[in-house]
Amino acid sequence: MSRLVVVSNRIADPRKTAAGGLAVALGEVLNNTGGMWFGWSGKIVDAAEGDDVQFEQAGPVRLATVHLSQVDHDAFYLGYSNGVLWPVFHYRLDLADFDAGYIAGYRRVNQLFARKLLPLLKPDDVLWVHDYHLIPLAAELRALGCQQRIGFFLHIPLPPPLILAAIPGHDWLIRALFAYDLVGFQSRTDLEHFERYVETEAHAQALEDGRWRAFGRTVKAGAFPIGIDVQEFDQLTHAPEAMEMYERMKREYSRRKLLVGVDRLDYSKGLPQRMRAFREFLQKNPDLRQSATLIQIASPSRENVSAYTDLLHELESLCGAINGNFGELDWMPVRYIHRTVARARLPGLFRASRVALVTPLRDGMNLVAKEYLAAQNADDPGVLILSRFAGAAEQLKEALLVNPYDTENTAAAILLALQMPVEERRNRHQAMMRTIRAYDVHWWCDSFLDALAETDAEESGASWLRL
Ligand code: GDG
Repeated sequence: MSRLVVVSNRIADPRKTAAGGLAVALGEVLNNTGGMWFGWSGKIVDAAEGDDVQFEQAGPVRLATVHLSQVDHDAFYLGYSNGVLWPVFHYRLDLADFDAGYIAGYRRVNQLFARKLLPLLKPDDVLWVHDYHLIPLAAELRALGCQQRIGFFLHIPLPPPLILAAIPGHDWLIRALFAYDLVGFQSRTDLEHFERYVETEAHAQALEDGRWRAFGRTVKAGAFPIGIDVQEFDQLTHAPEAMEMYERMKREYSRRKLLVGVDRLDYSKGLPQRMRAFREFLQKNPDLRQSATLIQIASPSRENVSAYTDLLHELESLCGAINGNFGELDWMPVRYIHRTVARARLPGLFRASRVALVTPLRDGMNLVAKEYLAAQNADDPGVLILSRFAGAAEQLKEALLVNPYDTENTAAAILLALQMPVEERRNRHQAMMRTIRAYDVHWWCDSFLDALAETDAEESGASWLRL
């Protein structure tokens, strides 16, 4: 069995619960193959301190990291990754900052990763690169002579060709994807966007089995919707910390139904729109007012990017206004918490909540939707309100699907969810559990790695034009 080498911007110690299901799942494959996880250490250092690789052993898994200089971090991470790619890939051209200097930093860090990683590789290693920070990594590795099989998975959406084409240098970016043997997307929609782009903009030739030929290379593209580790989440749900949280919430809110939202504080998650929908619900249903409370956890994220500070202020002001206008001495409609909650407690909060509001404006997949379902009591489950613009909506058809831009329609879904009879809640929950069990994170890992193993390395790796 080949050794697996995972590369991502940030790495996690797969042995720690706080790392989350993805790290646990990748950790499992890494464990089985005595693999290596390579990425940024999270540290910013003086250029003079050097860029030596740091090693740490996590059981059989080798963790290898490099530090970044302030200049590189700002251009690569804040600038190009989160100031250009994140907004544009989430269809937010209005928030993109196309500063010409960022792309050089983005390339520099990808080149640094390639230079530092290459000497650590064995000839039959299989590489799995993750996410938008590292799109050109395979091209940089190939330029240094790397022949190994390399797969890439994009965790965020891929926008339609015309939106993608607004990025200066978009052709360079997509051409870089052809240095991989396999490129994976979250949904059919994202895959279709890729196909349309390469056909129209790169004049790629469609071959059999999802393979595309352009720039003297062949790449296979597919949709691999990411899942959660349902079993691990179930264990977490029944562990003391989550049970304690559940009991506490049940006691505290014994007279009311809870609605819950758990998101990173990010403009893609549709938080202000969600608050407006909840306000509309309160306005329209005065008789139900005191019977529902929305708990919104918004964990801090990328606080040094300005679009995030604006969002923080908008959300604070909306929550304050809702509580000010509708609150009573013994009831606050919204509990807004701008902190990260311990992972071990989340399932308890989910289980105690009758409704989950997962209403992103655009989302690659959205794992919170799946975690909420996995934490429910199957006999008396809650209702998932899910944005049709989350990748998860392609799979979770039995959720109450909403358009988050449509305040009235989302408010109506809240009412429907709060009044849904137990029989219907059970049926919907059961159907969705079947899906998230069948397509869990292990399925995702295995199906991606199987597809990567089946690619014809000789055909795709035959030649590589320099970027
Ligand atoms: C990207 C894509 C894609 C959230 N708040 C807290 C907390 N979380 C955990 C959730 C969940 C994870 O973070 C968030 O995952 P999502 O999928 O919802 O969203 P992104 O962070 O944007 O992830 C997304 C994902 O990659 C995987 O491919 O689905 O579309 O954008 O696990 O539970 N965890 C803790 N405290 C919090 O306050 N402990």
